[in-house]
Amino acid sequence: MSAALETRGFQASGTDFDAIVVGAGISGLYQLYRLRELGLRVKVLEAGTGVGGTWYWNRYPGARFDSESYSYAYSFSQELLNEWDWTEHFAPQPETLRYLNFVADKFDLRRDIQFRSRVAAAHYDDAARVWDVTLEDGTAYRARFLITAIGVLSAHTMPRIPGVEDFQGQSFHTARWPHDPVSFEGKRVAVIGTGATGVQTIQEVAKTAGHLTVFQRTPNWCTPLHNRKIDKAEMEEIRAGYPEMFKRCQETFACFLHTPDPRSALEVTPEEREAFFEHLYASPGFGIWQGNFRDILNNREANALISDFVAGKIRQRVKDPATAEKLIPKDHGFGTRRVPMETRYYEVYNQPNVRLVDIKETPIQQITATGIETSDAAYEFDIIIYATGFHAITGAFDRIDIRGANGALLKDKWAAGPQTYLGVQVEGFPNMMMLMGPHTALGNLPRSIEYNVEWVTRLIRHMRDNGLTRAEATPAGVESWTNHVRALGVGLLSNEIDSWMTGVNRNVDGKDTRVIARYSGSAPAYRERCDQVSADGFKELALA
Ligand code: NA7
Repeated sequence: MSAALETRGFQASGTDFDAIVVGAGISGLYQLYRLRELGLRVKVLEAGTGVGGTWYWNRYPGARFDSESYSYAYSFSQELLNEWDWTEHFAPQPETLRYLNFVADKFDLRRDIQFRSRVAAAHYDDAARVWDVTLEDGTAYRARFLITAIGVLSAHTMPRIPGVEDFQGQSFHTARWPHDPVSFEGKRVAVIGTGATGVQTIQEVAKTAGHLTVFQRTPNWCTPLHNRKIDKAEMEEIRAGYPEMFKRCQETFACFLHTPDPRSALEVTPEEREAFFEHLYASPGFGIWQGNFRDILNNREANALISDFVAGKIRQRVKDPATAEKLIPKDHGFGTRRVPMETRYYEVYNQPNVRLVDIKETPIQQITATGIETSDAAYEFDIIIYATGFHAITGAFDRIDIRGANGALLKDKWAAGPQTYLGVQVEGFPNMMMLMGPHTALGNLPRSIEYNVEWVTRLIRHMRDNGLTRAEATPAGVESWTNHVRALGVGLLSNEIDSWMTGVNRNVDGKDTRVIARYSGSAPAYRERCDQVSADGFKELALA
């Protein structure tokens, strides 16, 4: 059959699948579930040996949720909500991975997931209106739709430090942690990196390591997680409250249980302000970041007030004043980078077996066979842990050779920053839909994922029902959405700071300038906009 004829039916002949979903994490699993309901032939291609995405790869010691477990779970199935019990308010990674395996089993998802299958290339064939997808081992598939479920923080990066390959002891990146347990008992351990991952790792490793050395380049503002166990009775209370809780998550700014307080930090009395900060500091989870006064993230004066408050807490908790000062960020305000949630993190630095090395003062010069050399000392280690983060948001796209209608490479198109339509489609890349792509509402990810998947499913259902075989974002649609996203970012203090949230990662070529890669409007506004597009028959897309 000729390529032209193949385009006529929704289900193109000559294809292996109607849709290929790349990634079996929270997005990919749910997309598979929904597309199966439509009766599509779907294959999920997954690089790992199991489901779970982020929760499959990030097995490092201490890995756990920073969002309340129950608010982070899927909400689409009442049966699932009835059957799954969380044991901690902020579940540790093994529990979350068990949960995602439970989901995969419950909905019999595994039969359409192919593991050990890393996608190397995806090229669009515009004559046939299909995607040619090639795995690293050369296996090739054709599908009408390419749906990327490749994660926001999945392309991990090693630091660019001379000698990384030379170290003869054990070394691990946190996002490639081995499946077998690693013992730190009596070992000399180094951790490089003090982001959310580094903080979780450090506080766990410090419990058993013979000696731990933390190499910190930039300190972050960390606040207490206040995790607790959930007993049976409390779990039943939580379950009874699910409808209300999920409703709240739909209404809050970023789908968290927490949402900004309508007051300005500057309009209350100093006593009221202090009391509110104390209350937030003593409350579980992201409240102090996501539920603080409305202007702490966009008004310098308001931001300085909460920064001073948290700095005071660090000074109280760290005994050695010089160490405390090193742990207090001086180049960015509270909440302008992702706030690591901690459990006795600062107290770790009061332990005799823990040392903090400020590598802005004494930079790392090289890694050797036996350890790490800074400008003023040589340290010997048995284990080096790289908690050095990810090429976030666009990194996972850059690692795949994705070429659109006229052979253009997505990576090149996005060289100066991503341009998208609703964070779901890209002009020139028909029939490619992104889940948690750049410019989508992120926030509490599973909440956003469920919406994103349901919207993509609506679009594909619309195409099926109308015999359409090609969907592409228009130049006008992309320009308008990209400009909207950029405008939303104006005035946000976080956009003036280097971090994964602004796309900066100096371990990757060309990623040393800030870009607007995140949508920073409210999740309800995002959904309203997307709902409008679908209610209007997706007329804003070029459909054929
Ligand atoms: P982050 O937050 O990007 O943190 C990475 C850390 O590694 C950070 O402290 C970096 O210092 C440090 N880093 C990176 N490269 C180097 C080199 N070359 N030398 C020394 N130190 C380095 O990643 P995480 O994994 O902690 O967290 C990512 C997100 O995952 C997190 O926000 C959650 O949402 C889940 P820097 O700050 O760049 O000076």
